[in-house]
Amino acid sequence: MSRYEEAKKIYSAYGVDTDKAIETLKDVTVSVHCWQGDDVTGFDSREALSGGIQTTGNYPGKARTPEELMADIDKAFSLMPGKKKLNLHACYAIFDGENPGRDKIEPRHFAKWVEFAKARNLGIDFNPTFFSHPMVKDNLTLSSPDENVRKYWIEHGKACIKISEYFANETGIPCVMNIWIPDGFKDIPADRLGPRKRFKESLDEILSVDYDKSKVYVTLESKVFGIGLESYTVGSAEFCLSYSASKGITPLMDNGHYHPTELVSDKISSLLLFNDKIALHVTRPVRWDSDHVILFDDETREIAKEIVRNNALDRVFIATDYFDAGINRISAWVTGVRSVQKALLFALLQSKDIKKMQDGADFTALMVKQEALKTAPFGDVWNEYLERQNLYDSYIDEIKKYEQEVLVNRK
Ligand code: RNT
Ligand code: ZN
Repeated sequence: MSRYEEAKKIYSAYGVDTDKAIETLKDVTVSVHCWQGDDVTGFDSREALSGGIQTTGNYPGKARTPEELMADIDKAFSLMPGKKKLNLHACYAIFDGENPGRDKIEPRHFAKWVEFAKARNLGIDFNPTFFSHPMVKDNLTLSSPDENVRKYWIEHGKACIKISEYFANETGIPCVMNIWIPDGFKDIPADRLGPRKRFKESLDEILSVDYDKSKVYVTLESKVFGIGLESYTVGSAEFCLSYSASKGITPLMDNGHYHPTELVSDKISSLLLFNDKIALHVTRPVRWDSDHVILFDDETREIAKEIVRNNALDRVFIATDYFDAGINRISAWVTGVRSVQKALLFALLQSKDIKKMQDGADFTALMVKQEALKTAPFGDVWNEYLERQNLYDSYIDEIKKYEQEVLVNRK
């Protein structure tokens, strides 16, 4: 008997069908962020990264051009199992001539990305870029007291909705457009209401654009604090959840954006009760919103369990969001996306009876069973999932080869 057949037998004793789990996972889409490839730099302003987020490390081989980034995405995607979507930021616009400014970008500035996605049967998700730009004034964008600044970024948001619609039309796959602004203050503000009121009004203006809601899902991402913006964040959790609920858009939770003892895994069920769709940025915060590479760790598994056991695989937009410049960037991409998939597979391999144990208040049996499932032969099922897609658990040789042949030549 092969290792997989053996594992299948062991899992079936728990009432778990491993073949079904593998089949289900194959069709789950993970939206892969393009910005791991170049440390969130992009191609438009090429300003230093701002907005209270930070990429640390200086590993050689960062993509410098659209061609390099596309080649790296191809390499990374070739080592990732499952269904992928490409998640772009507005700063990755490709200009053929002059840069019109973020307030005036158009679908045509993303035509090369559409061509890339279509050739690979990928959908595209999108993000307006409200950071790393001279029009960010005093760390504020949509909440700025300066009307010109606000207007500029409102126009950017509107332009991005049009671009999102273009992506959906071209690829035939709906586009998730996520709004995250870095706006905040380093020190104790004199007015907390004003910026939030202006943010609300700016969002209202952006959303006043006519767009097809079956093609573009606008999401809003909250945050607790940023580097240099420790005392106040305009787009707090309460603001973003309330705003999303009031406007019928989709809330997005990034698991690096809460206090360290708060867990997104515990928040998912509440949001599912009140929203048709919810969105996630999966990351790994180490002591702060550090955006380390996602690993197959407890919280990633717990997030996956909440999606799977609440039958919400088709209601949760799962996207990755991290940026590590301290290791090979392609490997960072692959490890993170594989970790999300591993966590989903692990969740799909949980026994359904444990819920009954909770309802019957048999917490003793519940603990024993949950612990037993942790050491069931998960690795053999994971390897089978990979092998069915002609992939293997070890991919480091491929990464090293690409590093030697391609990345080291980028001086
Ligand atoms: C920042 C947010 C946001 C960004 C990306 C680049 O804290 O997580 O999602 O990481 O837009
Ligand atoms: Zn995020």
